[in-house]
Parts: sequence; C-alpha cells; structure tokens
Amino acid sequence: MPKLYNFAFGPYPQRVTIYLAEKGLSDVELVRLEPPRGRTNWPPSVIKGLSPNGSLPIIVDDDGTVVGQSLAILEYLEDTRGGPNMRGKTPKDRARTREVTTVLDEALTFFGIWARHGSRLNRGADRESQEAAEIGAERYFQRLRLAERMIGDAEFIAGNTVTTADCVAMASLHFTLGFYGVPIPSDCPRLSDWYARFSLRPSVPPPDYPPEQHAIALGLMAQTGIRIRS
Ligand SMILES: N[C@@H](CCC(=O)N[C@@H](CS)C(=O)NCC(=O)O)C(=O)O
Repeated sequence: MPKLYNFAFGPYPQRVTIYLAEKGLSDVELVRLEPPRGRTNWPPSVIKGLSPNGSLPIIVDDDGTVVGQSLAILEYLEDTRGGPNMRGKTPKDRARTREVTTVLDEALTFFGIWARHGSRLNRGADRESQEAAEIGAERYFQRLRLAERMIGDAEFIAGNTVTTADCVAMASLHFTLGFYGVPIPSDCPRLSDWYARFSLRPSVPPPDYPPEQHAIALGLMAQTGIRIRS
C-alpha cells in the first residue's frame, strides 16, 4: 500500500488529504508526522531524514517511487489512479483547473512570507521583517481578488465538478482562516460563498491545531498591523 507522509494541519499536506477523500482513494497509508515540540517547522537535518525532498507531504508508492511537492502528488495520483477525473475533461477545463490552482498556490506562498516574517509564532525560527510581512500580505490579498474574478457561477471553484483546484484552495483558506484567523476580504463574495459551501464537505477535516501554537498564531492581522483595504 502506498504511504503518504503528512504533517497533520499544514496547508500543503491538507491538499493531499482533501484530494484523497474527494477522489475516494482509501488504499493509502497515512503516516502522520509532528514537528518537534515547540516548533512549527523541522530543523533541516530532521526533515531531510524524513523527506528526500526536504518538505512534506511526500508519497512513497508500492514500486518505491517517491513523489514530493503537493501539486506533483496530485498530478501523479491523477495519472496513476482511477476514480473521478479531478483535472477537468477538456483542454479548456484542465487549463482552468491549472489557472485557479496556480493563483491559490501563489496566494499561499505569499501568505507564508507574511506569516513567517510577521507572526509571533515564527519568532526565532525566521527573520522578523515588517516589510516582508506587509509585502506578503498585500500580494496574498491580491491573489485572492484575482481568484475572485476567475470564479464564475459554477458550483465549484474551477467549474461544475470538484477538481484539484478545490482541494488546493480549500486547504489554503482553511489554514489561513482557521489557524491564523485571517478572513476572506469582503470584496470576494464568490470566494467566500464557495468556501462556506465546500468547507461543509466530509472531505474537509475538522480543525486539529496544537492549542498553544494556535493561540499564538491567531490574530496575524493585528500582530502585523495589517488591515484589509476595501
Ligand atoms: N511546495 C511544497 C511546500 C511544502 C511545505 O512547505 N511543507 C511544510 C509543511 S506544511 C514543510 O514540510 N516544511 C518543512 C519545514 O518547515 O521544516 C509542497 O507543495 O509540497
């Protein structure tokens, strides 16, 4: 049985967790890893031992194939497993799935810059920088607004069926809202509606954050003096 090495509440690992549930793939063994107590990330020496790619998630398939990087894992599983097509049926559908996925992936990267350099949680682990936090926040919200303009009237984020873009978007927003308490801007009503609907699906795990870390992480906007401009 393939093994998925995952970090319980991380937004990248959750892309895969949500995907597996939506795809109906249950023949994957989940190996849940936790960073050392008191840390939100692993020392490089530890993560290298766990993951040849230097980060989680990774999947190790039955034939020994190791795939790292969450988006590559979703592609690999789409290419190698049956079940519902979660990439889109036509070239146009697939292009839309990739477009939305890319925008949300960029959003999470910018959010990471904001949180890593601005949150009290990451003090000591990452260099503090108000400027980096502000740039990260600005670009994060800009990407959400771009996603807002891409969402049509369809039920799911990239069309009328669930795609990998839903999994990526959900995992990202679940983390930014749930763990750091950053709301979706009020000028993104379609994104908010989609989030409210999709978060009720059984594929979306209930929040499971370490309480001490969660208490420090919440309120990232106030901690970094960021306001959502309207
Ligand atoms: N681009 C990677 C990012 C993965 C990533 O950053 N994962 C975090 C956990 S959510 C991690 O393993 N970080 C290593 C560390 O912080 O030491 C992906 O999509 O899989």
